[in-house]
Amino acid sequence: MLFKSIALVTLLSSSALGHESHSNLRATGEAELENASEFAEVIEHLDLELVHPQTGERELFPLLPGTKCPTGHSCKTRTVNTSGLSPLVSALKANMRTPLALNMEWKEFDANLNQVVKSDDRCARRDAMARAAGLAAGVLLTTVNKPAYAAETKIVKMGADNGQLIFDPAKISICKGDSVKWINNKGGPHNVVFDEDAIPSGVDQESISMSEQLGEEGDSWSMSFDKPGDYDYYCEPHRGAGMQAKLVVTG
Ligand SMILES: [Cu+2]
Repeated sequence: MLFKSIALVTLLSSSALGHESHSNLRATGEAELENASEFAEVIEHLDLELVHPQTGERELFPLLPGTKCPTGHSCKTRTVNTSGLSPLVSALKANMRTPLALNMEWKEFDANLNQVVKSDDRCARRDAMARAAGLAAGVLLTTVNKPAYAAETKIVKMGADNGQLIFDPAKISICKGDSVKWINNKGGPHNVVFDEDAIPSGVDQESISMSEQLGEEGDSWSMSFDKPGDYDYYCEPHRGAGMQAKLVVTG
C-alpha cells in the first residue's frame, strides 16, 4: 500500500512538471518522423489464410509481393520493412519468428548473400556462404568474420587403396588459409616434402615440409597454406617411383 502511494505521487509530480511533458512530446515527434521516413521502404504483402478442414486450425501462407488474394479465399495484410535488404532476406526476416531472428545480423547476412551471388571468386563466394550459414545458425558476427571460420581441410591419401605409390588425389586446389591433411593409407612409410624450386617465392620450404615420415597406417600430418600459388611436393622414400603431387592455393 505504501509503495503504491509513492508510485502514484511520483507519477503525479512528474506530469505536473512542464518541461518533462515538453520533452516527452518532442521524443514522440521524433519517433513519428523516423516512422515516416521508413514508410517509403515498407511494402505490403498478403498472407493467404487457410483453415485446416479437420482440425480447424488457421494457417497463413505468405504470397509473393504484388500477388492478389485468390478469389474465394481470405487474406491478411502484412507489412515488411525492406530497408536496404534484398527481397529474399526481407522475406526471411519477416517469416523467421524465432528469438534468433531478433538478434540476427540481417545487414551482414544480406551482404554475405550478395557476395555469394555477385562475386566471381570461388573462394570469396565459399567464405561468404559459410558466414551467411553461420549467422543463420546463430553464430556471432565476430566469430564468422574470423578468417579461420570458413576455412576447410582437404584430405590427401598417401598410397592408393590398391597399394599404388601415389598421392590420391594427385592434384588439389584449396583457398588460402585452408589446410591439407595427409593420411598414411597404404605402402608407407611416406612423407610430404615440397620442391623448393616449385613453390611460391618467399615461402620457406622447410617450414611447410615434414621432417619425419609416417609409418603407421592412419597416421596423419596437416599443414595450412596462406600464400596463393602452385606448390609441388613429393614423398621422399618413393620419389623415384613417381610419388609426387601438386597443390594449388588460390586467393
Ligand atoms: Cu611414399
